[in-house]
Amino acid sequence: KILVLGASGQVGIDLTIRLIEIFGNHRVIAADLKEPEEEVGCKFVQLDATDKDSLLSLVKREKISEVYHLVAMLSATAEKFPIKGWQLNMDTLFQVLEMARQGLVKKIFWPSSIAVFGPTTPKEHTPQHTIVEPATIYGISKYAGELLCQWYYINHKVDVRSVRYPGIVSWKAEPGGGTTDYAVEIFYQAVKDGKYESFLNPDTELPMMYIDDAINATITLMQAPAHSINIRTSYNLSAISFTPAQLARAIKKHLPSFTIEYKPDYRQQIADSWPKSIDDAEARKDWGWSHQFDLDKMVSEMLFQITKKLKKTV
Ligand code: VAH
Repeated sequence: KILVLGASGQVGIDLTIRLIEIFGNHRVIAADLKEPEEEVGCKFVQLDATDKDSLLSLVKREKISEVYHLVAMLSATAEKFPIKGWQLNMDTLFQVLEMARQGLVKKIFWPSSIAVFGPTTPKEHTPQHTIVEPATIYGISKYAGELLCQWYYINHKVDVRSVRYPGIVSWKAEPGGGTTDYAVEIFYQAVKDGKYESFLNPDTELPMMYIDDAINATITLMQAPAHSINIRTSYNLSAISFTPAQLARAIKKHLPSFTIEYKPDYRQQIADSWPKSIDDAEARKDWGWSHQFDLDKMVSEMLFQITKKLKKTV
């Protein structure tokens, strides 16, 4: 069976739904602190991922063979709660890797992030192998996690696979505490109020991706033959890059009266430390990755889905 840890989160909810489509709902167990916003259609277990004993007994009881570990405190929140952020991101990863070392779990997916790159990293088409000096607690924990995954692979043959997600845009679950969350909030505000106050400056270009591409990449990587995986820290992954101003312009094509204002806050410094675009040639070469959603396709899908979602709630 497959366990999705953090199944109620921004990536977790879409991943759970896709895994059920592929393997059937009897093969997938969703676990998180709180129930998901949308019905996922498989067994849900309320779990604090930092509770080692509960996690271990769940894995044994349900005969879990694969774990998708999506639990994390994201960049903006972790800057405010560094110790909790480190513990949540690292201790849970250690536990899952240890269960694999002991032969309980056969395969692990764990996402890293373009947040591992810092101000000294080349900002355009950031290569797979380059200067990695993260400037945030979240980035530090993600890079340490990548090196931990590589250590368990080299020393204990643990089959753990990882991609460095860019900012992800989705609608099924509200993201929490990310610096790229502006690119999700803007759609809710555009549909509800016709205006948005951006916490990032208009020209802040960041690597981004629509959720369907992120899920496709995750499944493709997990289904690739082990011998094709040449990166056991984490693969660069990329789709599109855009600025808040470019995103606002794309939204205005659908909602001409939409207006945006800019009031950068502490998250501007985080965004300024990250690359503008990513070179993901290794992922495309090793396991055939390619993205489907460009900016316009993402914007029309998000506006359609959120308009439908908000109509249901009125
Ligand atoms: C964040 N959404 O903003 C995450 C992601 C690259 C950004 O890691 O923290």
